[in-house]
Amino acid sequence: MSYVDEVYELVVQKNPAQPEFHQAVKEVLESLRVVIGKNEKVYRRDALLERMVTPERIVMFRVPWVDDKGQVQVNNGFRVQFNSAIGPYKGGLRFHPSVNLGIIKFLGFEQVFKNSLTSLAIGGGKGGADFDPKGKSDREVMAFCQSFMTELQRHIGPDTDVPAGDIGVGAREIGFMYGQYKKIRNAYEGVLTGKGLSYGGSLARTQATGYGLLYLTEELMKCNGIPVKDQIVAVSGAGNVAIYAIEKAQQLGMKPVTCSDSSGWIYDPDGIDLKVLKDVKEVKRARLTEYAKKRKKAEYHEGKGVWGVKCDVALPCATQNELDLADAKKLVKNGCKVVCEGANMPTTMDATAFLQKSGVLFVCGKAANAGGVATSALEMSQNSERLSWTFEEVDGKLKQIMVNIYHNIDDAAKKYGKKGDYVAGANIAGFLKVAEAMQAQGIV
Ligand code: NDP
Ligand code: 2IT
Repeated sequence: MSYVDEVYELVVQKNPAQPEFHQAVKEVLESLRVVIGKNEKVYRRDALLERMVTPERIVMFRVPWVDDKGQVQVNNGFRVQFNSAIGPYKGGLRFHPSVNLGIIKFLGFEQVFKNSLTSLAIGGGKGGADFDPKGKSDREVMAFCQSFMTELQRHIGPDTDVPAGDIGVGAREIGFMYGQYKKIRNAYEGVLTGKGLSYGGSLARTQATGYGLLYLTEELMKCNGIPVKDQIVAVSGAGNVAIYAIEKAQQLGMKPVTCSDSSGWIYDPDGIDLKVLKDVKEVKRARLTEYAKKRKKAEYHEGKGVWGVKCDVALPCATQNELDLADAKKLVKNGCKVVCEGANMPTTMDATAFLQKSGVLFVCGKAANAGGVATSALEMSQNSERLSWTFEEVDGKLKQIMVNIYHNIDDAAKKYGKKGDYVAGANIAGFLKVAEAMQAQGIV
């Protein structure tokens, strides 16, 4: 059996009941066959892949807090410090009822390769809790965040591990966690990113993941001879990534016509009204039914459905495995030419294979959504020098990073005989840097 197959079997055997983690590992290992095959003896002797798929450290902890009725609630907290070969662990925190160890491990594993692709000095990690911020009062969210940080603070630090936001963790949650860290550690330092501008945050971090997604998409389309202007875009999600993907798409002259949340989805044939969407989601924290009430021509549908809308470009920006084979078939049938992932692993493996086989340009999340973490690393730089850069400076660096990522993954794909396979290109380019650093640092 090949070394790659052996390691995949080991992962399935040693990590039972973690299907998302298996999926993330399988996708990477499949891409790496061409690299590992060239040097299998050395990689096998050094157990390079076994080390790559095993987190350096996992912390799991109890998060007790008191709700508004005086009832004590208990959640499960996680931080997976996956790989620190090229920098301090870096990656978001997710607060969502579906969070479990397997989900955090898949996200941490992907983060290792994504962070490598940014070309910045950040290792990979991820964390979170099975806490649901939806419907909770600000006081309840604060109580949860303080309890979460009371334990997490002993495992993180500006040169050790720097968490940030992800699903369910935005500016409000980062603020509460930062306050608690500062109180316990008595240190004012860049231990979290995505902070508010008044206490060490970076301009353009809020926009970064969505903007970055569009910078890469624009470069991809340009290099493949597809016009950008007036293209119809289907977007899923209505959170941080989706909102700023829609904003940049509009700035580039594209027409985003959909968005969604976990209850339903919107089709707005005149194009999404961003002012209304931001008010509903960022200010009121309400459901998308509120959007439909304000826009006469917009349709609201329960459940999922954005991939059935005719579009040229599809940008999944909600959650893992939200775009399956049936969705991929609809997209292809409707003439969709480009799929770039704003979310982490939103496309199932069979859907990815179908899209690629059908000639759709497909860029996976670890390349396409790397703008968020890249700008987090720029926030770390600003915190270290105790200075703040202008919006234009950060945004300019972000754009350059995304354009570079596109060319790096395109070059890597070509070099290994997989022209146009940007999944292989991303996994190979991300892997090579981390592998080299691990080999150089010995068996640690
Ligand atoms: P938010 O919490 O701001 O928004 C998430 C959006 O996705 C919401 O509209 C939410 O709907 C929807 N959603 C979440 N879970 C589900 C689900 N199980 N089924 C259907 N809809 C769901 O998160 P972000 O925008 O920050 O994150 C979106 C994706 O982007 C995630 O995959 C995240 O890992 C990834 N990502 C985020 C980055 C960042 O900087 N924030 C960086 C790189 C990737 P509802 O409100 O109803 O739950
Ligand atoms: O998935 C991701 O890259 C993020 N949630 C952002 C991580 C970060 O450290 O900014």
